[in-house]
Amino acid sequence: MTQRAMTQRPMTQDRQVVLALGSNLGDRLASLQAGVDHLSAAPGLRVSAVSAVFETVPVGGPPQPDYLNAVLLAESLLPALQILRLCQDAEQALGRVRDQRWGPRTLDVDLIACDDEVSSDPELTLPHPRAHERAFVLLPWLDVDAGARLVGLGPVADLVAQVDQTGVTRLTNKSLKGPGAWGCGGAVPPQVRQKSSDAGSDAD
Ligand code: A4P
Ligand code: MG
Repeated sequence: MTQRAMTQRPMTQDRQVVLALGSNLGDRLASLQAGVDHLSAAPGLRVSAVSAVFETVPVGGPPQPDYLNAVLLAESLLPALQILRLCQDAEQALGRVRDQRWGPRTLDVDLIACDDEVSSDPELTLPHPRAHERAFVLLPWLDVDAGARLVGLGPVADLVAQVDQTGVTRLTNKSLKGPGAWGCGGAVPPQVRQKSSDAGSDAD
């Protein structure tokens, strides 16, 4: 079976999807929230948890502003490639312009993992090939799932211990709202970490 065929095979059981969001242009918090909202409304994707917001120094690319990063967990029956398309739709909805690799962006949504699926297809590499070395992905992921594991590489907690965590700060004055009732005073799923009752804004 080819890698592409693997990513397109029909799924019969929900899989856990890990998405990493980043923004370093404009109102970064509003862009992350719009990304969460867009993905929460996407057919076939059930967002189940949203991490705290982290402010992070840019890794790679040209000189550019600091990022806000977060990780979102979801369940889905969709093939991974279709989930990537939903991520790209969310980026497009936020007016993402791709003119420079690792350049500044209103919203970047990367597919970090889709259960234990492994793919070396350049269009969709799973798990994300650089996730294991990036504190701006690992720390929010650990925040939202203390028992997280990266296929082939082990517990995220162990990976975190091996990466440089300088320049990655967990914010207490900014947070993201989950879908539907979470942000409207309804029951908050236990795995959702709302760090502050004041969601704040990026102007803080
Ligand atoms: N692609 C392949 N696999 C995947 C995957 N698992 N998830 C392909 C998402 N995309 C995947 O992506 C380029 C191509 O990767 C796409 O065509 C897709 O089919 P892109 O989003 O257009 O461009 P990019 O994000 O600039 O490139 P890339 O290589 O995904 O960048 P990274 O590795 O995601 O890094 N520093 C901080 N502090 N915070 C950040 O969020 N982000 C980056 C981007 C760099 N530095 C950062 C941050
Ligand atoms: Mg990307």
